[in-house]
Amino acid sequence: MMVSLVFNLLFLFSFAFLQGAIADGKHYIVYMGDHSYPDLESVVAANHEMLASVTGSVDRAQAVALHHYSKSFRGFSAMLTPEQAQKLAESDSVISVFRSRTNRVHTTHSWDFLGIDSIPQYNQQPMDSNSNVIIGVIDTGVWPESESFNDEGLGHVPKKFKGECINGENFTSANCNRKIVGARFYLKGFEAENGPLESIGGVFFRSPRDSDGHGTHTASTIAGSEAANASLFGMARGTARGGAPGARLAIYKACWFNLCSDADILSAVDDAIHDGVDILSLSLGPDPPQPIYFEDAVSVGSFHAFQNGILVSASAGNSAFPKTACNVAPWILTVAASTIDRDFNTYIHLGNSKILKGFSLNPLEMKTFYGLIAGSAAAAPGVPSKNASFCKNNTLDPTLIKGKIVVCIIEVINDNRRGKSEFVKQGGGVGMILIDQFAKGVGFQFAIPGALMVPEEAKELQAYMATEKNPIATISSTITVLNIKPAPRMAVFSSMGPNIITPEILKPDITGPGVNILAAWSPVATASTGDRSVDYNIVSGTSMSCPHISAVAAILKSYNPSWSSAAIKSAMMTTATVLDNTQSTIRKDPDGTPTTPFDYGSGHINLVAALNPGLIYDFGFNDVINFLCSTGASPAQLKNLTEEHVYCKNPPPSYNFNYPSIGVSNLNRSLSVHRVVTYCGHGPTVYYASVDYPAGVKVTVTPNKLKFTKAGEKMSFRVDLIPFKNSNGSFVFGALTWSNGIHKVRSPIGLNVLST
Ligand SMILES: *[C@@H]1O[C@H](CO)[C@@H](O)[C@H](O)[C@H]1NC(C)=O
Ligand SMILES: *[C@@H]1O[C@H](CO)[C@@H](O)[C@H](O)[C@H]1NC(C)=O
Ligand SMILES: *[C@@H]1O[C@H](CO)[C@@H](O)[C@H](O)[C@H]1NC(C)=O
Ligand SMILES: *[C@@H]1O[C@H](CO)[C@@H](O)[C@H](O)[C@H]1NC(C)=O
Ligand SMILES: *[C@@H]1O[C@H](CO)[C@@H](O)[C@H](O)[C@H]1NC(C)=O
Ligand SMILES: *[C@@H]1O[C@H](CO)[C@@H](O)[C@H](O)[C@H]1NC(C)=O
Ligand SMILES: CC(=O)N[C@H]1CO[C@H](CO)[C@@H](O)[C@@H]1O
Repeated sequence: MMVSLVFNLLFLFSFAFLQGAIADGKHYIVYMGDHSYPDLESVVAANHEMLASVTGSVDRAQAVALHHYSKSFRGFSAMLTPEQAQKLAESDSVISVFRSRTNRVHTTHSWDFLGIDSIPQYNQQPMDSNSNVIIGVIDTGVWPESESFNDEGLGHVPKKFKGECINGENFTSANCNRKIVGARFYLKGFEAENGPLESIGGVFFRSPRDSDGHGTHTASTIAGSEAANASLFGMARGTARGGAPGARLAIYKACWFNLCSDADILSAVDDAIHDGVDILSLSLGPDPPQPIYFEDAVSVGSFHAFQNGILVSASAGNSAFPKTACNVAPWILTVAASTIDRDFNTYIHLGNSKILKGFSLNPLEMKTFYGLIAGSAAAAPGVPSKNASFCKNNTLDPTLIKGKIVVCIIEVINDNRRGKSEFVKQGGGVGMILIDQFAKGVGFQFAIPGALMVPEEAKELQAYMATEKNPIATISSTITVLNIKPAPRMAVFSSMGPNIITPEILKPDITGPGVNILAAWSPVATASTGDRSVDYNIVSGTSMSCPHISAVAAILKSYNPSWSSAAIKSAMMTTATVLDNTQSTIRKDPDGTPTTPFDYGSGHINLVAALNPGLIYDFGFNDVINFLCSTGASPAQLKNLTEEHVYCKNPPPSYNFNYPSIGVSNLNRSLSVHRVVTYCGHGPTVYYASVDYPAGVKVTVTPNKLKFTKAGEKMSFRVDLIPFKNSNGSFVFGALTWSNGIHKVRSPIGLNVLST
């Protein structure tokens, strides 16, 4: 294609100057919204001209420009000084100028969660044997030879797809097929911000080929073909398949070594929109705090995706604590992570015949019993015993731990657990038991036989070690246990709301399986697998729950091609469940503490119910613009986003944005909230409202009965909120459910009552 050839030449040309440019500049994204230039050349020329106004000449402008965004919106990225960036920001045609930040894939390095799919409930789902739905996956690339990407039985590549399969290192267009219909890669931003790939240390391919495993895992979770007898050394054995095995994948590799530059993400989204994907799946995001929507690549890119009818499903992050949820714009489906009904138990047999339960993914069999020693009793000379108890680098005495199983203690929630096993191994230790009150149930892979153990269970171990002169133990290989109750539980790491940018939009939106998920992997990615090469791997993170939700979105899209992305989102959210498999409200790991919508949003995904939601809360582009107006976006910013003249004249208050959940972040006295529902069933029916009351607030719905005669009908209603008790700075929660006896259409309500 002509256009991309020009693009690549430009890239090579400016790249030669990059080294010099890095010295006196930082990587900025200059974002200008929609544009009416006819082609890439004219955008590039205009960009260079604008840049020349701050660099002094067009030559220098060409030298510092990296990416040009031209397809779905206008902008560029360039190496600039803060002064140059400031000058550009003052220009009328510029909406925002922001530093290209680093995002990270959401199986975090520090946690090293490992995971997969093959969830029993997904094996009963209707098959979409020959779907034309295309899911764009922005991630670390793909391992195309994986059995999960075979294209047997799939029809031609959908005609609407305009993407390409870009050649590169160990990757040619022959690696694409009717499953992987496109593959591109982006590295200018990463290299500008982190230096050449060669300088990072580690395996990589300058191509769409995945050396991290993460992208192969997420892509195969969404749309992997059936692969019989998949497992991680026998663990989780079964037929691995993606949620939408008939759907197609377009791969956009914008992450390297699990880090993704804003500028590269934006290029990938620009291409994906133009290529014609239906859904975008992003298992990545900025570290908290979430930047404002105009200064964040995922928010900006997904805004344009939404404008083009593409649903963006993105992970909420693995930051565990309140206010850490990322990717929280209302046009994004924000996904939290929860467990499935499967555990991986690693039993520890003590010399006194007691058997204790641990958690890990341990394929290694210990043939005999070994001595037990506490890390605290094996401190290296000069190291306090407390420091050694955490089993960190250079704190253990090799002469004391050689040939022993070392019992370590977790220090902080995001400790590098696998690293500890490496340090024990380096010192000659043969096994590790890690006492860990946080990560119960999360399967880690260790360099040597090892397991996590919760403190209560560990009491028995510690008592034995205290009373026995020569305590011994052996660690078994892991056993897969099914039908675990209760499940799902919210994952301990899943990032929580409230939404710190627009708190009236309750976030996250939904939760899906994200703990110990089996899916395809890159065989050269061994950093998280105890240095063992595997084709399928078990990992955890909101990175793993997001592709499950993306897959369900793909199925809904193939069943209802005319549905808007807001309708798909509404269908999933209003049919989600807040109950676990014991019919109690979903609880949170590790201690079974109560949860709120700030953990799971509307609840746990329920695919079958989502196929027939009954009613839909729809919203379109103008509603989003009104929402932005209500939160203070300037008319100038909006005009350049939309090409149309948009004046923020009395926009409806943000709590009236027709979202499938209801949030008011500053409730003073009584307030009425309005919503519109669209009927998507067949024939006449009547829906009745029922309310779970938030503590301290009376809620009435008017009318409380909606009569529909045919599909497509819209009805509006009013929800009056009458607070009688201050909620004292925190949210109180309830729910509104419309039901016709068959369908239940549920919206969580979250209110922060300031005064009564
Ligand atoms: C990549 O290509 C090189 C050169 O052809 C080859 O030596 C190497 O084995 C390939 N690596 C992989 C992982 O296929
Ligand atoms: C499944 O794979 C294992 C090796 O991982 C092999 O031993 C076993 O025979 C296979 N089972 C089937 C049914 O193919
Ligand atoms: C022990 O840990 C403390 C607190 O983390 C640290 O300040 C100190 O430097 C450590 N001492 C040694 C010898 O590692
Ligand atoms: C552990 O410490 C040694 C030096 O004492 C260093 O070479 C090594 O890189 C460290 N390992 C890690 C994983 O930090
Ligand atoms: C409630 O009062 C606060 C403080 O006066 C104000 O900022 C906020 O906008 C009010 N809330 C609503 C929904 O009007
Ligand atoms: C309200 O919050 C403050 C500080 O968070 C706390 O000290 C006080 O006890 C709370 N009052 C009630 C009634 O919960
Ligand atoms: C209000 C505003 O920022 N308007 C700008 C929108 O972008 C065009 C160019 O694309 C400028 O000419 C306007 O000044």
